Amino acid sequence: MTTTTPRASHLDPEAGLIRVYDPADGTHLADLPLQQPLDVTECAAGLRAAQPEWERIGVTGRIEWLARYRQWIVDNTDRLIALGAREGGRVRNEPMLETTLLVELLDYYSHRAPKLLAPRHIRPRSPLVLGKKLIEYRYPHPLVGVIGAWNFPMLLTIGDALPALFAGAAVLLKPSEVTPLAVRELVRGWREIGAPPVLAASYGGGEVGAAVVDEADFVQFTGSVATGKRVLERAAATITPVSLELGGKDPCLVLAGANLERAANCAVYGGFSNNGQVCMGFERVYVEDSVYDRFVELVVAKVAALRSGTDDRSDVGALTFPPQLDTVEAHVRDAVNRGARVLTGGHRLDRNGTWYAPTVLVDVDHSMTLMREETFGPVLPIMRVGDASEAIRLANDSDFGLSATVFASSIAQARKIAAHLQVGAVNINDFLINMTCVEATQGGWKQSGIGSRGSDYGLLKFTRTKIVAHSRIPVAPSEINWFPYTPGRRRAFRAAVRLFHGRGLGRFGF
Ligand code: TXE
Repeated sequence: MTTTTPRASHLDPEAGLIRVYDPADGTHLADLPLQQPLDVTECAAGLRAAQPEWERIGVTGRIEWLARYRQWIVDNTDRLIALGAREGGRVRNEPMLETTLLVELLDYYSHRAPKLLAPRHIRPRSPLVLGKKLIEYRYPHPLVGVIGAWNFPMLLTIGDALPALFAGAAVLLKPSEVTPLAVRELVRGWREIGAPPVLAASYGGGEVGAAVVDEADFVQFTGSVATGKRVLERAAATITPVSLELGGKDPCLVLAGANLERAANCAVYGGFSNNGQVCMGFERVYVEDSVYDRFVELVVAKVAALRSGTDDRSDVGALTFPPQLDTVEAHVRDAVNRGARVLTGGHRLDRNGTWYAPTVLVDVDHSMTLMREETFGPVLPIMRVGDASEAIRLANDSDFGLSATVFASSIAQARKIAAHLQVGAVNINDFLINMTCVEATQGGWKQSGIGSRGSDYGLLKFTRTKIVAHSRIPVAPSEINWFPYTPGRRRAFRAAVRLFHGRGLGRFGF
């Protein structure tokens, strides 16, 4: 291993390699062959060939393989965590959340998949289908493409692959070129347990991602809004369904009467866990006037005490994706130029790697990029508001709508506020509960995405339905509403419909 400065691009087309570095110190970790769209086509063909047998063994057979995979993950957790920490420049607590959630997802879908995938008998109410029997069957989208981001590389690829595998799909992963190592290891684990070859990965950048969109029957994407739009456009060419988890600009609202000590601890955790590189991380805090000064004082003291590093005594790691350092710097500079004040941090750290000091800003407003675009770094802007209505208005003044947190004087008040927030989840007095609960849907409003993961829908979206309908009783040669249309048949049909749709004597034509 050699030590260098982390690079802006991990792709080295001339050498035909993906170069992976530890962003915490620039150590060169590994080179992977940089694949081409043709490699994706070949990989997709192999997966397609294996998928019918995976579907044929049924949900019980698949659950057996996934239980073995669960055991492999449990046995290899420490190694996966170490790898995820190293390639992301992160503290180990963060990849530990990923491996924990992978096992949670395996347990949840092992329990739910048989019920979700079982044929559903539909009881018709309509007079139009009287005497008919309808059964809804679910079939997987044969090949699911999962394109992931670098902030939680295991969860945002394998975490989505798992429900698709339960559903009977084959899965083609495209991990971020920034952090492919832990995913590569997880794919190796699938092979190591001898499971059918229905999980594979292609390694590369945008071109490889685009080829995955072309090959897949369903695309699950996590990443930026700009790339999400490109994926949507590309998928439109073949009407391929997509589920998109895009950026966030999640607000935290702190109102009078809140438990300020907990609110401050939560704001610091929500703003700085995974070094602020969490789609649902706090990117804006709105604090009611009467508690503002005390809250800011608490937060600044706690942020100033955060320890930057990657060892087990550290709180906040490096920035995983080197260009992110420029984004963070540009957002802070723009805010300061427009009148914001930095109360702690506000600069790079003078050491090897991609380090930025945990930062708190005040005197911010919505004219600043920092309050409108995703910063995705260790920066927490705090804004003073007059009352709850202003906090709600500002929280909703965003193109994004992933989640929000509310601290208020009571759960009842917080729930009233939650009802007005334009987001996919509201955590009261807390952070990320919705994401750590695999039974809950996790998805965004507005430009934060389409569709969701988690919950039953997180598996059902990887399936297509087929209704099989037939008569429960011996059939007549014709039906009353078929040809030929005659006045007599029309009257009989009308009378039958009136009988069902009418109320009281109206049912009999009175
Ligand atoms: O994302 P990209 P990046 C935000 C965050 C960050 C910004 C950029 O603000 O600063 O996005 O991160 C693949 N067709 N989030 O550059 O470009 C790419 O190889 C198909 C928020 O990593 O969106 C990678 O695997 N795929 C987010 C994946 O898409 C393409 C988490 C994401 O890359 C492609 C991460 C194409 N044309 C970043 N071009 C969240 N929601 O949490 C690239 N890719």
